[in-house]
Amino acid sequence: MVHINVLKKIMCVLVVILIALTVCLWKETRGSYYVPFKTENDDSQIHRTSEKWNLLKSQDLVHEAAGGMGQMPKTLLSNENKGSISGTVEKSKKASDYVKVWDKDSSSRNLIPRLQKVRKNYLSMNKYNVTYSGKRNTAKLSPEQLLCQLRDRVNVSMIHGSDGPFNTSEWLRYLPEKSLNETVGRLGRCAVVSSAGSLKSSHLGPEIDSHDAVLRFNGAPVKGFQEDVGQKTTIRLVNSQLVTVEQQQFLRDALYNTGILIIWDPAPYHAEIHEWYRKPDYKFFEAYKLYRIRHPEQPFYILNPKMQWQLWDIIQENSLEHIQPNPPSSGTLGILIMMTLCDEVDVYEFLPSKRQTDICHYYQKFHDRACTMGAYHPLLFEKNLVKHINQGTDEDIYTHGKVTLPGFRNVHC
Ligand code: NCC
Repeated sequence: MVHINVLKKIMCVLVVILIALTVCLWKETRGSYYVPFKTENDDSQIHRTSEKWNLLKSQDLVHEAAGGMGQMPKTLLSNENKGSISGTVEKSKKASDYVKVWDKDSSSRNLIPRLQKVRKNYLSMNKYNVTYSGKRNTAKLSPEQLLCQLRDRVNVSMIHGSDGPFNTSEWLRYLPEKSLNETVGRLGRCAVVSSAGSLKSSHLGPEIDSHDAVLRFNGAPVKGFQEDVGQKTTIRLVNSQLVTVEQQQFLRDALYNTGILIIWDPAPYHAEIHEWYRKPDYKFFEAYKLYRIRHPEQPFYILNPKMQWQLWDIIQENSLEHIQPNPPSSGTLGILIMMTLCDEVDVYEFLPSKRQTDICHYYQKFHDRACTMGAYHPLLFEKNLVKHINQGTDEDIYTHGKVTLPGFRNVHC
């Protein structure tokens, strides 16, 4: 009897040790994503975790060199602290600010070899005859200075009747009478929804729909995906390739019949509107006219192509490397459009959240890391810039893939 009691006690002690070990192991595993928050007298804690981070970095590089297609390389992530911490309650509130999210200084060196090669090829191809000779990150701008540059140097405008070749009676019939500003009115909180695969299972739909206006891209659907991406579409920004590729069914698919449409097309770096009009990258003008005939009531604008290179110059100026000499992606163009129209802009899954994935779009099964990191578009550098001007928290990026930017009306220079 005595023996059985001793055995029971030993068993209990063993179970307690086992539970303690499991908890320790669980905490260790979480450590690869979360960095414990810093307390006022605990600098050493952060120091220890960043050493561990460096270790992770080298492991990831090996993984990338092997051409793995798993998660986004952690070398492009950073753990940043937003604001100072004081008081115990605030300390615990801020704990989640130390999560790892997109690093604003991400370098092309950390891309998988295939994407490094693609970037180099685009640099030597220089299809749009970019002759940038300006500075490159010589004086790093503060987020406030960068916002002022974007506000003052990027002229977000739509083609209108007075723009050279469009000054004909025929074109005046096709172009919308009202300006985009008049059509949308003054907007408060706006959402920009990237098409990234990481929107899958995000349940962000209701939050996205709570905005006054929502901008989506290309053929990104809402039907069947409302739970994750919402159902409101105020503006849809499409590229000229989509409109000219027959499979996309631009003229037939009801997806495009909701909200305001804006189309953009890559132009040569120095081209005046006349030159671009004669030789657009994709011959979309006919499809535009046909669409206008079929849907005369739906506002449909053509983005002035000057804007893409004004924005590109700023991205290049604020990057340490030569960026792809191709226009920024629809994503960044859309963000800038909304910053001119709205008081505040929330951008979803442009900077990847904890749901980061190589699945290209939330509405397709196909995998390609280029969709998130860029190949043709200088997407990596676009994301660096957006991270730099983010006014939201790292926790919002990590959990919601959400970046918050001020509308230009609220940027005071
Ligand atoms: O893929 P796409 O973009 O339509 O996505 C819209 C914007 O969302 C952001 N994005 C997307 C996927 C992802 N994993 N991460 C992201 O951050 C990007 O900012 C992107 O701009 C485009 O920019 O217009 C693009 O269009 C597609 C394609 O033309 C259209 O989807 C129409 O079929 C391009 N893909 C190809 O040409 C194969 C893509 O490179 C850029």
